[in-house]
Amino acid sequence: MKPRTLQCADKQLSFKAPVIMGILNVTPDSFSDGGRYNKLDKALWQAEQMVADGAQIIDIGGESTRPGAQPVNEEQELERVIPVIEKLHHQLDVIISIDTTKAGVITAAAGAGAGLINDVMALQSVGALSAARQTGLPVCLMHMQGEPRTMQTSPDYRDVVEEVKTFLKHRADQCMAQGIAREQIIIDPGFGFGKTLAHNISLFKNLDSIQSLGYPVLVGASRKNMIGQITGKEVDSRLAGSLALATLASVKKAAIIRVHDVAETVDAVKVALALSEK
Ligand code: YH5
Repeated sequence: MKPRTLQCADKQLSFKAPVIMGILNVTPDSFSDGGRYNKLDKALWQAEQMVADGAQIIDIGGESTRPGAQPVNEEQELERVIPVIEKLHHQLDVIISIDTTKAGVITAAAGAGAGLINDVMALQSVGALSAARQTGLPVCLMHMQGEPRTMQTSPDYRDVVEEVKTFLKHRADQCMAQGIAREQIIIDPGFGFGKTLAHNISLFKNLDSIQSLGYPVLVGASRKNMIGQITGKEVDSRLAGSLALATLASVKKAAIIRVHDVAETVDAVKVALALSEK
């Protein structure tokens, strides 16, 4: 079977083995080192390290979408992410993903060198789908119930797997109707986005059902509350739990695994695959 290939601007991404996406937060609280390095150098250094550790994609986000987070305006978000994308694009040979929900950020990020659009609102914001189509870049469509500020208040589904699947199929169909190629679509059940632990577990156990839609699936659960709820650990102590989840995701043939701890995940996934593939 020929591995699928996405066209990320001038770079190709193929899914022979799971692709590791390293998370680079550029929210102000993620750069609190007392000011010894400037923000851009620190972002570049972190990204270089993740690439050396085996990340094939660096996901840059300037808006926190953690439960309870407040939205930021477009101007602030552009100020945070565009200089970082430009710098990484010139200095590193890696696919840059922009984690945003805003049309203006999608367009500017593509102009600055981004190769993938990662949208936790599945391009439902005003103008986002059309902006994404105009870039020609691949898109990752994620499911979320509600909005970040309130999504964890009372997540509610009749059948979480069916509802997430129906939503993702519908959004992919709308993207294709607006001119985005089927081969340029990635889907993501959105672990932790308007979901209880039971919902997250159901989705993970039924990843094959979501994969049956025919698109590559991204799994993003690194350090999230579901790991904390299972292990009882605070966010700084969720590495082992995150690795267990990533290895299982790799055995289940997730196409992309989005993580904070790239070096550890790359090794864990290598071992899981070496010992599981027939
Ligand atoms: C995702 O799943 N998540 S931002 C709460 C945490 C830890 C991490 C401590 N963007 C996803 O990473 N994009 C985010 O608790 C994403 N899939 C895709 N495609 C939230 C995040 C996080 C939240």
